[in-house]
Amino acid sequence: MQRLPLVLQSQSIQPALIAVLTAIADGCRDIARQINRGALAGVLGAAGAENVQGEQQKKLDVIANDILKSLLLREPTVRALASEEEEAIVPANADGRYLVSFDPLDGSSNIDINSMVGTIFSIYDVPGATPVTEADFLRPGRQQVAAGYVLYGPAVMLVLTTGQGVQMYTLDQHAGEFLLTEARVSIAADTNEFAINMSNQRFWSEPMQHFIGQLLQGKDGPRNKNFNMRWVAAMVADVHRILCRGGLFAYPWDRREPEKPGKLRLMYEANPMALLVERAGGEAWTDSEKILDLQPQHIHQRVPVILGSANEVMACIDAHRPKPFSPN
Ligand code: AFP
Repeated sequence: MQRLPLVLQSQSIQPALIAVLTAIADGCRDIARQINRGALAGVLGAAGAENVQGEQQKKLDVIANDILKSLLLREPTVRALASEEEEAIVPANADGRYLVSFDPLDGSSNIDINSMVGTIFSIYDVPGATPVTEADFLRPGRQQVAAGYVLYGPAVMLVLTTGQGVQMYTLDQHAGEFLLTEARVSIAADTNEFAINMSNQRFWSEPMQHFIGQLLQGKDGPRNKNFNMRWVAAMVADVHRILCRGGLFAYPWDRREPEKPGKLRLMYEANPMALLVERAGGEAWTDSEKILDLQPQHIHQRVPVILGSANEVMACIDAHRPKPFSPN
């Protein structure tokens, strides 16, 4: 099995980008060690502060952010960072050419129940050598040069796209190396599995309620097949399942907080996952547009997310399209 840097070299990836990806992989290996020791390392529980999203920070949110930040700031090819745990962008090296956005610990409410969590990252090439600003980060997801996540599950896995499909790597805990274990990830177009937080059903738009209602009717409804439901409450784990065996994932618009059009963050959750899903043959939309075509407005922007098996995602999007007027 090939080590991560060797696979990237064989794909003719720029050495500067390999250096950034290696720094992220090293950071995630260190985060995995902290998670793995759990209560023994005293890393569980709340940090006692709120992040920029107004959410309670866990100690591991802060630890994971610090690990990635310090490794990336030392990496000469990194120009600046944006993180879920940092209010503003963090300038790194003036000569660097990459902008890195990340959610250091996605699904962190799972930490205290010893369930799956992950790190999500997105990388852009930055033009010119002027001082970097937030505006440099605000580019459609389609311009990402690499994106991926690390899943801290029974095995630690890195899932990555650099432009040549999607690859999965598994951490060899003894050697401390990510080894290639799946060279070409592909999402089946059809599925009978969906992931959504059903407890929010009454807050969704009417088309979303109607669409999911039809899935719930199974063989007795217009879809004429039974659907199964899964919800890990960590996007990394739910998307990983979809990359492995297909499915539909949705965190749709809901009307609980009108100023928040969705829960998930565009820059370091939706965009990197959308790139992975599209490169594996799936679809990734809000309820009306492809996520990768959105023009970001700010680094902590939230969006509705519907992604996964192509035919099921498009059935959901079709349910949202305005219907032609019929007099009857
Ligand atoms: P946390 O990191 O705050 O636990 O949020 C995780 C997450 O952003 C995403 O990973 C999940 O899909 C989603 O929230 C779960 O949200 P609900 O708790 O509302 O189901």
